[in-house]
Amino acid sequence: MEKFCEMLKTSKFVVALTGAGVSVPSGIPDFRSPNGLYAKYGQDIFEIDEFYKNPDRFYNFAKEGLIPMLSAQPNVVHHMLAKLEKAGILKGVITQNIDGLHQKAGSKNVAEIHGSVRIWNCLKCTKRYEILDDGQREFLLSTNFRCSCGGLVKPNITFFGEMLPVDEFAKAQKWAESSDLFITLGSSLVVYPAAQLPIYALRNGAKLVIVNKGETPLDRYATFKFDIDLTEFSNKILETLNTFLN
Ligand code: CNA
Repeated sequence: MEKFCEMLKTSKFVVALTGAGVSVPSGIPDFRSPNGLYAKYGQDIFEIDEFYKNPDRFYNFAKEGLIPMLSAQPNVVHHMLAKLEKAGILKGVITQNIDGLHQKAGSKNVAEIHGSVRIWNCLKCTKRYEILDDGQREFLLSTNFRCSCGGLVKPNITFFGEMLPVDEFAKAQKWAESSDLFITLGSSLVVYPAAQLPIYALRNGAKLVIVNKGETPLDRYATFKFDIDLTEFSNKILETLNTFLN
């Protein structure tokens, strides 16, 4: 941990890639753990073909699995990353998460490569709904996610089988390629093209550090692998860098 903190202080361009595990301590389940969303709703809940075939199945999931994300609060992992950015140590956070918790914690440079659950669009008339707005959220819940024109409304998140938001991914790729230290936190690193980002970083000579409970396919390329709880990890970072961060 001390060596890693030294590395943080001496690196010139540090970038973090976060996954669902980072939001588990905020009460949002991940996909692949035994208590994750897949175990409860099935592997295909985020498949785009399945959404078009059976939108109400997705909407039933959304009421229980997506809408509550909006009231979740950032945890020590989000706060630790925001503090590193404020101290000038971290250039930016690339996130696969759709819950907006990095921004809530105060992170400014965030690339949301899988979109955000805050915005929903009508697939017929393209009307935009801000779901954090109480009136708009209540309207969509009352119509079971049908627009005022009758069209289906879809969250602005990337389903499996869809293109990623081009601008956000281009920004993330640029950060990865510019980094000299690339840290992944709470991601199983099996979802592509997100899992390609650490590889771009490695190819450009960056060091890779992985923080995740459980194995990832990139563990053997990592300078350090911390197989520990992210809350414990973040508390240790804050403790070790205490004077540096305040
Ligand atoms: P994943 O495949 O579910 O992997 C999460 C990883 O985090 C697993 O390997 C867990 O073991 C690990 N983990 C969970 N809790 C902790 C903890 N407390 N400490 C350390 N490690 C932990 O998730 P990925 O992000 O890799 O998969 C990518 C998908 C998941 C993306 O498309 C996300 O959009 C999607 N997702 C996002 C959210 C969210 O926005 N919060 C929630 C669920 C899924």
